[in-house]
Amino acid sequence: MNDPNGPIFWKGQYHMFYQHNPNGAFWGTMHWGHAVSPDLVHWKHLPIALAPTPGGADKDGCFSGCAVDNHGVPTLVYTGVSPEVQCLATTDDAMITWRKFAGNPVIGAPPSGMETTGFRDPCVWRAQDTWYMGIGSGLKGVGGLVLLYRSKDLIHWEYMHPLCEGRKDDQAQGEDPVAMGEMWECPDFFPLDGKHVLLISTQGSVRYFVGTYSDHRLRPEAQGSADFGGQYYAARSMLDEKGRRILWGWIKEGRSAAAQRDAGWAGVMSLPRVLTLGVDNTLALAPAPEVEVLRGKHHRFANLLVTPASSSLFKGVNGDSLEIAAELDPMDAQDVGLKVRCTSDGIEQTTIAYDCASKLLKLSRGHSSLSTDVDRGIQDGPLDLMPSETVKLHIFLDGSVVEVFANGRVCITSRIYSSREDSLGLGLFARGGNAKLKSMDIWEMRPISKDRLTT
Ligand code: DQQ
Repeated sequence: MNDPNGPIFWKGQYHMFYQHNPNGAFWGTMHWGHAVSPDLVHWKHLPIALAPTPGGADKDGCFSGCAVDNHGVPTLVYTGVSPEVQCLATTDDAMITWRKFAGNPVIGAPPSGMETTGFRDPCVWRAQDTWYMGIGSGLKGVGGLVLLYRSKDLIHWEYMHPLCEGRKDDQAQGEDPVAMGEMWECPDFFPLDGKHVLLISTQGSVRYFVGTYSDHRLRPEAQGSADFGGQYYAARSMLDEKGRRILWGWIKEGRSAAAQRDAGWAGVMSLPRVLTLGVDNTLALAPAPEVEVLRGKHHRFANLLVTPASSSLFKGVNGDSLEIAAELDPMDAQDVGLKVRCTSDGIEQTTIAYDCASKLLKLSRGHSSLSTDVDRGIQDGPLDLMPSETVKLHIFLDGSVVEVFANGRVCITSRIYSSREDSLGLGLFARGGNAKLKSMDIWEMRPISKDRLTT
C-alpha cells in the first residue's frame, strides 16, 4: 500500500481506502484497497473498491482522492491516469460495490494555458449548496499550488483560482518555493479550531499551512511539518462522529525494493492522529486514545537519575510492540533520551533523544540494524522547549515501525529493521551531564490480529 485515500466515517464505522497494488509488494497498477473498523483499531478487509477500467479514464491507475457523502450517497472522487483526470464512483450503504460514473472524467484537463507539474489527488468539501474541489498541482520553476474548482452537482466543475500557492507566502517567510516542492500532492483542506488547515505532501514530507480562509483563498499565518521522519507521506484526514479531525499517513519503507518483494508487503498505515491547533497556530498531533485498548502488561518507573554512566537496560521490560510515555528533565545533560530495540551488548539500538544545544528531537538509526541494506540516517525535528518545560515522549514501537510524538507538537515516524532477534531491550541515556526521568509508563501492546474482534 501507499497513500491513504478517502477516509470517511459512515453509518457508525470508519472506512479506509488506500493506494494498493494487488500484483505485489511494489508500486504499480494502482487500485483502491478498502478496510473498515468500528473503533479505529480493529480492521476488516473489504473487497477492492476501485480497479483500473481497460480503455477507461483510469485505465493506467486509480490514483489518490477522497470520499464524500453526497446527500446520502457515498462518493469517491479520485484521479484517473493517464493523463491525470478527475473521476467519480458511487455505492450504496454497504459500501461494497462501487460503480464508476459513466461520464468520467468529470474534469478532463488542468485549466487552459497552465503548464502544470501534475493534476491529481482531489480533496472535496461542501459549503452550503456548493461543492469545492482542491487539486494538487504546481508550476515548474514557480512552486506548488492547489487548484480550486466548484460545482453544484459533483459532475460539472468550474475552475476558480488557486486555493493556496507556494510562491507568495513562502517567499515572504524566506523559503524557496521551488525547493519546497514544485508539485503539491494529496491536498487536504479543513476547518480546525477557528482556522483553516491545508495539508500537502511534497518533497517526501507532509507540510501544513494554517490560516484564514476568505474569498475562497487560504492565507497562511503559520506553517510547518506534520512529521519530521521523512517516511510519513500523503496524509489524509477525516471527521468522525465525535467531531474529531483524524489524520492518517502512509509510512514508507526504509529497505530495498528486493527486501520489500521478499517480505511480500510494503508500506503501512500510521496510527490515527487527532489534530488540534497548538500555540501560535501550529498543528498539534496526538495518537487517538482508542489505541489504548491494545495495552497489555504495564511497567512504571519514576524519579530516576540518568547519568552518562547509566548504560543498563531495564530488566524484564522488552519487546518490539511497546507503547512508551516518558517525561524527562534534561537538567544539565547535553542530550537525553531512550534506547529502544536494543541488544544487551548494545550492538543494535535505536536512540530517541533531545539535544539541548540544537533544540532538536533526534531519532538515530546508525546502529538500528546490522543489515547494510536499510536506511540508517538520523531523523530530527525542532523542539524548542519553553522555560521549565520537560521532554514528553510518547513512542509506539510496532515491528519495524516507530512513531514518536514529542510534547504534542513534533512527530517523527521512522522505520527500523533490527537484524538480531534479541533487539528488544529498552534503556535510558544521558550525555554531557545528568538528567532525570520524572516518569515512564510502558505497555506491552497486544497485536490486533489476535484480539477479540472477528467481524
Ligand atoms: N501517490 C499516488 C498519487 C499521489 C502519490 C499514486 C503520492 O495520486 O500523488 O499512487 O504518494
